Amino acid sequence: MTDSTPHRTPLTLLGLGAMGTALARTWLAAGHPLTVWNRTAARAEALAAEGARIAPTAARAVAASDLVVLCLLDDASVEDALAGADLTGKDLVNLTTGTPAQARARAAWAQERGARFLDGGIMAVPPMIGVPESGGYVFYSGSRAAFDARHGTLAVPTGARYVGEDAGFAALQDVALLSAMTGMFAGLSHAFALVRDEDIDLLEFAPVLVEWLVAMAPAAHSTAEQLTSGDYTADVASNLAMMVSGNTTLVRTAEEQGVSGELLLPFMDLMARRLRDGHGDESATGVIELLRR
Ligand code: FVH
Repeated sequence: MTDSTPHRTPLTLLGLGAMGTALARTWLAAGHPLTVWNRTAARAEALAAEGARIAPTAARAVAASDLVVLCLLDDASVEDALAGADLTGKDLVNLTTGTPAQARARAAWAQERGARFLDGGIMAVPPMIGVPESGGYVFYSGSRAAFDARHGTLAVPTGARYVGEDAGFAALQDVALLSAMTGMFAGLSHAFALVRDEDIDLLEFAPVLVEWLVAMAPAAHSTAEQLTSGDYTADVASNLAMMVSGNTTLVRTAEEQGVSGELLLPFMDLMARRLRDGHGDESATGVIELLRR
């Protein structure tokens, strides 16, 4: 199970949805012999014309290569697709989005069947695949030996970042980033809701908003430093007492503009709780303490 000729290593890909098809095209373009399978066979036809070998069943596709990549809808579809496949001696790389617990269970499952296992969290959308300057990449976790052996091939479609032997770590970091993104989308939505009905050019407002979010993003560094040191009062630029007071203005402005505060209020309620607990001199980092269940 080695990858001594990374640009020509044969591989199998199960799943030709939007992401699977984008991945397949980059491996084909780089000259990798590629066997593909998709539950709905018609989706494989275009790739056959580009040089992919079409396997009639998932089990036959798995048998065709030592390196087997999956990019399916969810963990249940991975279970369905691999039922009956012989995984002995395979390097199984699962790029299907799932939870850390699903990744760990799948790693144990693969190991019991004689395969090395890597889980992957794709930090890209299909148009970013095969475009190095897009900044896309995949978090990988699980077998270090498999990652080292297969890195050359795995890095063809987009960047490859290994984050640990614990198979759940790729999914965990993937979901952490997506969760932060969700919060950012909530903030964007609220900001546009505030200004959209005014005589403000939204196309001019957008870059101002981006500039502000980029300026605020390094808060991630100070949050990490404070969590690591355990001192949430160190180097505080804006303390919690001031921010909670400022939140009153944010809420009142939403009311004046006829905008619901429901995207902001859950976080503001936590900030107020932490303040009531006597932590007004902290940054907002202390709110994280209230999230533990
Ligand atoms: N597309 C994106 O923007 C995101 C970017 C970040 C990572 N995600 C994850 O990637 C996985 C695949 O996503 P996708 O975009 O390729 O998804 P679809 O286009 O919906 O294709 C789904 C494929 O899964 C096959 N499939 C579904 N159920 C089963 C099943 N029970 N057994 C076997 N295969 C199954 C489906 O087959 P078919 O419908 O064509 O027959 C597609 O091949 C995903 O985890 C994202 O979260 C993408």
